[in-house]
Amino acid sequence: MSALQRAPDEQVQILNDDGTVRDGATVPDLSDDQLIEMYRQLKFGRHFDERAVSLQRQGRMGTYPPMSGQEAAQVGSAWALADDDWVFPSYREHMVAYVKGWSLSRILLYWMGSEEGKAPPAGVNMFTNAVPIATQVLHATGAAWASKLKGDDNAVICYFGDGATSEGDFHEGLNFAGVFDVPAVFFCNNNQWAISVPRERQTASATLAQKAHAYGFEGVQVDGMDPLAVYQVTRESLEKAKNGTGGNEDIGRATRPTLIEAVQYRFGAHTTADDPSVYRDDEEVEYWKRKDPIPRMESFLRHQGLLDDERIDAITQSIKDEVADAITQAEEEARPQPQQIFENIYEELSPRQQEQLEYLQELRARHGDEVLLE
Ligand SMILES: Cc1ncc(C[n+]2csc(CCOP(=O)(O)OP(=O)(O)O)c2C)c(N)n1
Repeated sequence: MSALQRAPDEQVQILNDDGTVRDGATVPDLSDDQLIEMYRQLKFGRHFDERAVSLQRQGRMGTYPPMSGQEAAQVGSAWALADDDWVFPSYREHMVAYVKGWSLSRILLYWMGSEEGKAPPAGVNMFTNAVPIATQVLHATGAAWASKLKGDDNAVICYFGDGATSEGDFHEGLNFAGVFDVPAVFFCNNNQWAISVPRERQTASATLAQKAHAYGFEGVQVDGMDPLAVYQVTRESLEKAKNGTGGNEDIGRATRPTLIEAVQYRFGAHTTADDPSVYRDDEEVEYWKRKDPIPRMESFLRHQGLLDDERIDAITQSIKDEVADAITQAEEEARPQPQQIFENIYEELSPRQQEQLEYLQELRARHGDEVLLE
């Protein structure tokens, strides 16, 4: 049975929490090398995340939103994408960007405040981060609709959090997506918290996935800490987006969008400016740590005979080297100049912005750049 044919409140899972395969579940058709690479990327995400938090603490990077605990949702879903599919991220999809083809140093540049880090690499169909919550849902629906009108055969995936489902933009975007039957996958990272607001204060709905039904298309809840389940569900949703093979009997016509609710947990803080210990207790964190995607995938691969201690050590070392090199490379880039905040936004500055730019130039002339960069 297709994962998408399950009832919306039934969570799709392939790996049990201990990494054994769930009774009756089918492991996606990925080669041994692909499965090992998927594991490497999960681990890579974790290590990168820890280094990024530490860079921020050392004053070498700006505010950063950690993703530990959320690697499976990112890597698993990004693996399902074709090169010409478009990604509309929030601000936490570091590993989606990496899988999609951004270099780690460019990802770091964004968080180091450089404009360079906002520009997608040539040929990579991924928008820059959206910090205003849920605005990317509208962009994604518009892009998917445009793609359909142009007769393209690609799809769009849009990432956002559980908190975003309370925004008007989310509802407007999904409503249009349903009405115009657009080739989009809406991927909700339900990490249980919107900063300090828990999931149950966000909505009285039993699941976030079921919200799709109000808009006339399918919603599916997946274990977001199971990389194989996330991959499978996203792949099927993307296929449906492109080929319209799904269907919603309620309104009697094939519909192409899907809302995926990936149930997961952020182990760390909302951002490096947040302290989660003031609003959640350790027991809760410990509960979710038992679902950690990395030991789970590791134990699955050990059972399959694809990983042993030696191989894991080699992977760990290669990850450390790659992340260290990316940090060096990002730090070697020229520091962003203050006037860059006026660039790459409007073709022509408004009179008010022009005035602000002149003021900045005056300050630089009077005090020098060093004072402004401090
Ligand atoms: C329109 C808007 N309102 C408020 C904020 C402040 N804000 C930043 S993150 C956040 C919580 C978002 O939670 P969620 O959507 O669950 O995503 P998560 O950060 O957990 O991935 C809020 C309210 C914002 N960035 N944009």
